[in-house]
Amino acid sequence: MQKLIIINGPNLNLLGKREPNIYGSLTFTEFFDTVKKKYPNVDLDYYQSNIEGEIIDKLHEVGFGHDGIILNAAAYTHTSVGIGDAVKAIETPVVEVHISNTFSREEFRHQSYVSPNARGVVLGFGLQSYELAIQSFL
Ligand code: CA2
Repeated sequence: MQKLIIINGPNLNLLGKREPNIYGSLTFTEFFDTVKKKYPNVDLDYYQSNIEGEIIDKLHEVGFGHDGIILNAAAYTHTSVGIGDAVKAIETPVVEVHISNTFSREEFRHQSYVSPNARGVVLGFGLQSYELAIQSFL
């Protein structure tokens, strides 16, 4: 059984509760429950943190044992050399995900410290971006 984990960065705990025009009206937990049921043959974990160092610690923890990491580092995508370095340092492949199309938004969202060391990037498909990333590992 494939062991995958979704790691979400800052403010993604507010999904479904704020800015539904950009990020949709489903909470991540609701979405995650649906996806888990849809892929019973995938051992799927979920972790969210608003703290950069905690995300780096989680990447270290899962980055040598899991089969795949689906990472939405949220705003840290555009700022964090530390998360970028962690993605480079670990063995488990990382697929970078974004709910919104970051390239159709402000210029500062066009930069990613994750992309250079990601296996691939899925963005702009709403929460379905996560599902497409899961499928890329199957
Ligand atoms: O589109 C994405 O998935 C982003 O990673 C989301 C980040 C943003 O900074 C990136 O540029 C693109 C922001 C996540 C904030 O999530 C919220 C959810 C609900 C309400 C408010 C914020």
